[in-house]
Amino acid sequence: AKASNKTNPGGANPVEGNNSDQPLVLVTMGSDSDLPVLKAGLDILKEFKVPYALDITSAHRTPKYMMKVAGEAAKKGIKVIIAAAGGAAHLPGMISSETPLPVIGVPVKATHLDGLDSLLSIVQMPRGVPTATVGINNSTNAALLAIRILGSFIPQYQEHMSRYQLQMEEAVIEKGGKLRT
Ligand code: RP5
Repeated sequence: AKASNKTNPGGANPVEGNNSDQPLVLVTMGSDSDLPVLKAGLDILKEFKVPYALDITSAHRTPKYMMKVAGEAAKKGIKVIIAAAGGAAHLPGMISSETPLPVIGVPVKATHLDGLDSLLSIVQMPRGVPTATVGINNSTNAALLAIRILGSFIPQYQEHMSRYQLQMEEAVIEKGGKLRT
């Protein structure tokens, strides 16, 4: 269903949306300094034509706004949330505590601890509040996982994912072939 960008669950502070469709994925981050890390994932969402919304929701600087966005996301039609944060990276887990949607955390390398701090902050959630965690700075995998989740009930995304996997396989076989000859 078509809807305007006013449906952006980011509300007051959207950074960018990729088109005017109802967003299915909310990509949010603790700071605009995380945006460069998210670029690869956003490119994947664009490649798969997934409508998404972008926002900044800091667990520490804007906790009330973060909880509002998390609490409203499902009602606004969002199906998956990707949340990126660095350092004491509480954003994905806190969002997960306030929504029934699947949340994928992207640990951002943002401090002298090289992202290990972010990774451990995100991955060690208490029982009952699951938060999927990808590798440090790996927004590509966060986007691909979000698309796989969408693909479980939207056939076009599952079909596109199968093509993507096939292309990846062919590319590796081809590279190996060049080494073998
Ligand atoms: C976290 O602190 C953000 O997610 C970011 O990775 C890190 C640094 O933020 P800035 O000080 O650059 O705004 O909250």
